[in-house]
Amino acid sequence: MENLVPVPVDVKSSEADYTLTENTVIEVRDGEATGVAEYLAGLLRPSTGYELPIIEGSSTGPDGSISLRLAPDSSDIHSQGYRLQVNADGVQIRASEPAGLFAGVQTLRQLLPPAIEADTEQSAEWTVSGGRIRDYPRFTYRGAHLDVARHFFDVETVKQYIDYLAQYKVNHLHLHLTDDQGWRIEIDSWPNLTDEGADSEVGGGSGGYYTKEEYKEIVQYAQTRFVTVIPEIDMPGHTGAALESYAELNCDGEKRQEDTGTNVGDTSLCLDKEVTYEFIEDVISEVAEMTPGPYLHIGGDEAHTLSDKEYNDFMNCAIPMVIEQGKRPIGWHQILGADPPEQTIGQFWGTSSDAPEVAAAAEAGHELIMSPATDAYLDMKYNEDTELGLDWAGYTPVPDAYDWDPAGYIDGVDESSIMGPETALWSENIRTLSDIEFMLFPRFPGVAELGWSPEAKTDDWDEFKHRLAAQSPRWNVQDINYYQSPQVPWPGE
Ligand code: TNX
Repeated sequence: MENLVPVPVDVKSSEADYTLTENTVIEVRDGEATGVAEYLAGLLRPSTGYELPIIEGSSTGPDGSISLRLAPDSSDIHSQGYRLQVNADGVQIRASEPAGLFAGVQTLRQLLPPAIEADTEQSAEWTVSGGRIRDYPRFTYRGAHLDVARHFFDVETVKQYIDYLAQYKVNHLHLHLTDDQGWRIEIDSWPNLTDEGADSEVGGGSGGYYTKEEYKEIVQYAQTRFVTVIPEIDMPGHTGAALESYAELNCDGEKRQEDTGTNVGDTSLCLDKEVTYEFIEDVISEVAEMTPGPYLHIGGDEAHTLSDKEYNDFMNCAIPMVIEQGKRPIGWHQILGADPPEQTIGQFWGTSSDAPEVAAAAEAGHELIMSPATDAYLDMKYNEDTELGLDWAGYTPVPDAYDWDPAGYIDGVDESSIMGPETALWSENIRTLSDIEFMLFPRFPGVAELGWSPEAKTDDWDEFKHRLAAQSPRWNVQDINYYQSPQVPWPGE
């Protein structure tokens, strides 16, 4: 119980371990817990080889069970929190919401031996460390972004990414679906976006896109893991793929050339044309329609060809369209300069704590998602010797990704304005799942802990590094391609 990531709020270890056997059952009382029970069974069955039936239990449950139950009296834990108790008779997880049970299941997973992560039957002693945990998140919002535009990642890869989020209690997936190099989401009213704008990527690969069905499949998969999908349609800049697909969206009326490079900031929709606003309204409404989550991200970064006034006027058209569709708008923090309605969320991606405009927007009531490029941009290289990634915000060695406070980063911003941290993974030179894993591990679990765990327990890298290192036997079983940073005291080879 001392090695958990993210570290729980309260932990009391005991000697009374529990051992899973072929007779163990998973006991639920309310239908609402069944989904989590099925997820847990799916996790435990392959490696244990046990049947682990899910049964609708009595009030006490049979001995030797893992019991998942919604307990409305969990008033001292947050709606996403849980209590977990392990003794010789079994495991009990209690929460007021299914999301809390799911978080408890992720903790239980880490209390089992690493071999539990295997997808084939293992012979192991399936012992769960005894004790009690009370746990809940510091921030309700914990996010991870993935750029599927610079390089396209298929549905299976995105599902694997979602599984990594869930493993470390991150509950929002932000998909950067459109950029200069590719348009990755089917839009019925503008079919060329995917007929013409999706078949390339950085370096000239074949690209790809999600059909509406595939997007829904991602959303549903995420839902079973209590992850909310946030689609991003970047505008008015970063729109090269749209400009390549439709001549009328360009001011000169000519289709833009396919873009396989990595320049940023040199494209914009044509703001003087009415068709531009019809276009974004159609896209926003179709994306909102296929997205059950409450948020829609409209980018707004690096529109370098526009004046501030042009940019602000555009955003003051686009933002109401998002609200009109019943979604809460998010934009990269520049969007706050347009003085949008208060519910608009700014995603901070700056590199300095001195950001008075952002602090003023927070003061005026805007909430912020924190992705400072110096710490949470997991597309930054670890150091000069690691090949993958970029370095415009500097290198981000493993301790740096942990050594910051989401609520304390920007001068003059109160914690109450912070929704939570979000890692970013841009994909200019990230091409495969293995590349993604290399950038994510071991930095991502650190940021995930900053989002979940109490501030007082997350300020000591020298303590954290041992818990982080203790995760690696699991990653080995999961076959994760993590960076073996010399700054982490990995268990002896
Ligand atoms: C800046 S961060 C960008 C992206 C790039 C990224 C590379 C942001 C809002 N825009 O277009 O991919 O840097 O790190």
